[in-house]
Amino acid sequence: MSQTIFSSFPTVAYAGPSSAQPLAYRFYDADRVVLGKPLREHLRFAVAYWHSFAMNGGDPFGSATIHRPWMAPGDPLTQARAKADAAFDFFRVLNAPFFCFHDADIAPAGATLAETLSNLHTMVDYLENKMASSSTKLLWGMANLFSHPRFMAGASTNPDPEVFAWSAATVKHCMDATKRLGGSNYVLWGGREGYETLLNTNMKQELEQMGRFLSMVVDYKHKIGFTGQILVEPKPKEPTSHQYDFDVATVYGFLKKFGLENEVRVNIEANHATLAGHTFEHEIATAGAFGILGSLDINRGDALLGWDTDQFPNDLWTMTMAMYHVIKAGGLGLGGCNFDAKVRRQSFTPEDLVEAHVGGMDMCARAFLLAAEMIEDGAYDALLTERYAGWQQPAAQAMLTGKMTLEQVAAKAEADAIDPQPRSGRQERLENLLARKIYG
Ligand code: XLS
Ligand code: NI
Ligand code: NI
Repeated sequence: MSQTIFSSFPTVAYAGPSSAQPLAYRFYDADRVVLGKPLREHLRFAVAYWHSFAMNGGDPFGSATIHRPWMAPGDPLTQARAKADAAFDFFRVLNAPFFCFHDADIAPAGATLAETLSNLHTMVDYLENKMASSSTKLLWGMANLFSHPRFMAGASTNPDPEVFAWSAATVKHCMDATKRLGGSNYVLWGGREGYETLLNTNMKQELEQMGRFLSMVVDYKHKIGFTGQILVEPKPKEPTSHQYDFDVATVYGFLKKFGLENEVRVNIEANHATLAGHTFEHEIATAGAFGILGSLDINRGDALLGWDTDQFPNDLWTMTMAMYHVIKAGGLGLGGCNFDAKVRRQSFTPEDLVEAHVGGMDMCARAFLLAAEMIEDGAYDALLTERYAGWQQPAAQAMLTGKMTLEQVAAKAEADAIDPQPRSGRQERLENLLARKIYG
């Protein structure tokens, strides 16, 4: 393979927790078997093509700081191939099991819809070829329906039906591409599926459009025999002031309304959870409760900034809680842990990108190992079992399973002269247990 900016990096290996090497995994021992299968299969790490190879460090206040060779002026398809060469070399450095992409990350837009789609398929051929000699697989594909000005008022929720149709054509081809590359999931993130002001917005109409669009996506999935999951990625705001896929609970309500709750799951992002005023584990536990946990976008926000800063994770407590709820929800299945995270604009060297991912993968692996210990240790589950033990009683079961009406429950409560007593929730005991596990 031709030289890339990552060629000088050896493949990062597991060296154990006491290793002082910056480019070694200290916790991510991919083959280590925990809770019945190797860490690699639990975590299914993915590199995000957009943040790692397309992002140039520009922000609303300053221009690009990251200048990769494939970003220089040149023939767009030649540059897209150079980008793909570098991407696969980067996957080799990390020994990354998966990657994720949007159409716009892998292929240049053309002057027309036809040319844009043809560029996409040209690059899918190229990626298919690269994948043939790589161990890195596709976790998910997606259409970028938010960057181009045509999407400024939304994609499927656009007041202009032609934008809906353009979006449908794009998604159809991105689903074809995802299927062809053996993707495990197809994701929709409604970046501009929301509004900036209700003064110009017919919300009922827009929700109808979004529901119809998602139904068409699900129908097409079955038509082409795509065996992966369809996922929606909730986010409350940014770039719109209100996004319709606000959080997991809102998405579940939306799926129910359109009869899609058994067809579509969620891709939960840590920074989106905090933007919605939730914790990451809250969103995961909510998805677990509704049976719609699909996949994770791993990152973190900055509590002082309050937007989607997409930083690499560094808080072991938060991540351990997240992994604990992943395990409780039955694991990630076809999903995985996608690093929807970017290096800071001062971190413009290739080495920064490698270190960021090595640290992020280690953080998740360490958290997963701790969460597995929490499960195996049993103290948390024991407390939960005890806390809800009353519900195992036949009388309580009768209330829960619909065998009793409101009047019957009332009559029995009065007849029994019940007198419920306060009981400790034992929060501090549990927090102490977890603190000891994490900090020693
Ligand atoms: C943006 C989203 C985006 C999706 C992919 O906030 O997180 O990166 O994951 O479109
Ligand atoms: Ni994301
Ligand atoms: Ni995001």
